[in-house]
Amino acid sequence: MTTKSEIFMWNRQLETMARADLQALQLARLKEVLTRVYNNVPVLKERFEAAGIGLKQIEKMASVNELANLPFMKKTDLRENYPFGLFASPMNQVARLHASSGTKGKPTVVGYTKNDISNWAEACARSLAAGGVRPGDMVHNSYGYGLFTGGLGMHYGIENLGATAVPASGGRTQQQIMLLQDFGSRVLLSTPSYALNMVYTMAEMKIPRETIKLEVGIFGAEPWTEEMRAQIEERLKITALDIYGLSEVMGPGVSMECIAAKNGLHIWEDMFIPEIIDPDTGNVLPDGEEGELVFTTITKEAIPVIRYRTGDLSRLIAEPCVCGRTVRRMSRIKARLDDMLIIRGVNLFPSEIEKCLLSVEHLAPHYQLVIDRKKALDTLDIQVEVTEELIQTFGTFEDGHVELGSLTKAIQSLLKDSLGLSALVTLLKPGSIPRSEGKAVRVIDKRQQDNH
Ligand code: DLL
Repeated sequence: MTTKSEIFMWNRQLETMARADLQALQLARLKEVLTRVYNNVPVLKERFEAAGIGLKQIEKMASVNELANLPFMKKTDLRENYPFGLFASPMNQVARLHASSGTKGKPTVVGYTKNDISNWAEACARSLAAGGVRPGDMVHNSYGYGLFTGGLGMHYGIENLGATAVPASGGRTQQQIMLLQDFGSRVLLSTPSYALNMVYTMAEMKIPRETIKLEVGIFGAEPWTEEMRAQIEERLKITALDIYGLSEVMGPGVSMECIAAKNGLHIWEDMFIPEIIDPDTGNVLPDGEEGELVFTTITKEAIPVIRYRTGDLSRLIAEPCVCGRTVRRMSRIKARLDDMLIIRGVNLFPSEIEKCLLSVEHLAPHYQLVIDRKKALDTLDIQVEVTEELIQTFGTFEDGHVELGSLTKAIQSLLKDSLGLSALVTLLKPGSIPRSEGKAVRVIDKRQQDNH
């Protein structure tokens, strides 16, 4: 058994602070960041004033809970103030820019001062350490390098920790597998869907698992379920851990699961103050209740965000963790609020469908949800691949095959029983669904495409 004293932490002092000390630090940093924003970002100053908050009120704040008096920020604020309207540092202090592409319109642009980059490298080093990564480890980083925060964010964390970075980025999967074999990387960083792409490619290349030395995978940047974790762990024979973050708040490394508990992601609360709110009323909910995650950054200089609504559903966990860290945890993201599907009156998230599919034997973890509208009725076609083993057992894969027909029916009645959902289910041969090189496209909404 591991004891607390044996658990490696990157910054034990800040990760295990007494609650009262942490809150005092948060309050001091919060006042600093609010003052910075008030003095440097006219759009936000105006909003603070409309809420009755001026420099005097900021100075007088006696508790971090008073954050609840401040207005929220949203993704649209970044779009409307594109590209640099929310920056709180002069551009000659901005060392780097990143952007998240989004599906429509202008991207959201974020900036970092040198201090921001060093704090980010700290958050990512803490996250890697929590995931069991040690100085000297070889870390294969398949998060995309470029405007996306995943690649470069984690890269600086790896170097800061004293591990070796393999900056593979996304794509060229066969070559990545060769590098995994030749360099002997112990740790893989990628989206969960890209990890499955690698598994699939290894099988295609007939590469035995024993030729790679991976032990740990640190996966994030897209929604995934416990069922998906089980699939990845079984197929890749590694421990799979969850890392969370978003560009507007910093990038990867806002929170991370520890390898000791694998239960909830530790939030680096000396940098980010989390809140959970009711998405409809905006009211703050107590720890333990599910709602929308909101973050305030208290160390960021170039583009601090105050009460930023992430659109992600989670809950906060205040109970102490077996690893000894005292910062609060957040539960695995259940879904993005934007991703909610409404299919003929039934509201549900793609993750709920994923859970169902992955509980069925013979189905592979590669699926897509195709939504359309026929005669004013929404239709959902769940397209999912069967496993190679199933095809070998049947010796064929043909429409109308009796066994496939009964598998389809079994999936349909499972969806009906557990989600109340009537959907078309299409079974596909292995390799039919396009493989992800970054964030997987799970939903294809043809209704929206038609409107364009
Ligand atoms: O995806 C940052 C990141 C890179 C996180 C690498 C983890 C690893 P964005 O592109 O701005 O930033 O997308 C942020 O992705 O609001 C969530 O909806 C989703 N997301 C990120 N991590 C997770 C996760 C990066 N572990 C958006 N589980 C967020 C579920 C996640 N969703």
